Amino acid sequence: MISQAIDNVTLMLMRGNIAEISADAIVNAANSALAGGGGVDGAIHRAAGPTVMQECRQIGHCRTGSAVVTTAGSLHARYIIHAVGPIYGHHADAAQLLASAYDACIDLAEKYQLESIAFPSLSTGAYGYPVVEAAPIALQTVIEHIGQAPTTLRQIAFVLFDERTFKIYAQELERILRPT
Ligand code: AR6
Repeated sequence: MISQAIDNVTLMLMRGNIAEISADAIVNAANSALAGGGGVDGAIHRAAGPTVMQECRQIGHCRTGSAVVTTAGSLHARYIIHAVGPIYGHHADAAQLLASAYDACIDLAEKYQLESIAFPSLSTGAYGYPVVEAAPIALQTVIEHIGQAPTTLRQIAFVLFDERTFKIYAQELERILRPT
């Protein structure tokens, strides 16, 4: 686990299953139909129970680069923020859409006055975004937001499933915070 204080916010990188994390909001790597699927989406819906899918059906759709909120069922969270990242090689403006998906989550967290949020690595599984390209975008977007106080958020975590993804995020965080 890596924990880094930036202004009044603690930014954490950890390995694990995001469906098991305690936070005000847990971010899901959803698709634009909010239809469920594998990866993070599967793990979150399995752990949360059927009420979350019912809410997703009622909402119906989420634009790529955007996010919507549901309650969190049985998860150790108040809300799930379902974010839709770009599909690498399909969306021409993938970098912008990826940043926009993270921004949308943070905007919702602020709107709901949340103190803690946990992100997975959006788009880097089924959606094929190379982690080396996605990690700087994810971290920069979140860190830029921390710089724009005031913020209700006090804890921002990235919960990364595999060792390789964790290592790339860790290297990238080091590079952003301590450029040589
Ligand atoms: N906790 C944390 N990270 C995880 C977990 C987990 N339980 N499971 C996988 N990862 P992905 P995407 C990592 O495919 O690329 C779904 O079918 C995974 O190793 O979950 O945005 C949706 O329904 C990878 O590093 O999301 C969409 O259709 C990262 O999370 C589509 O996939 C993201 O992988 C979304 O694709």
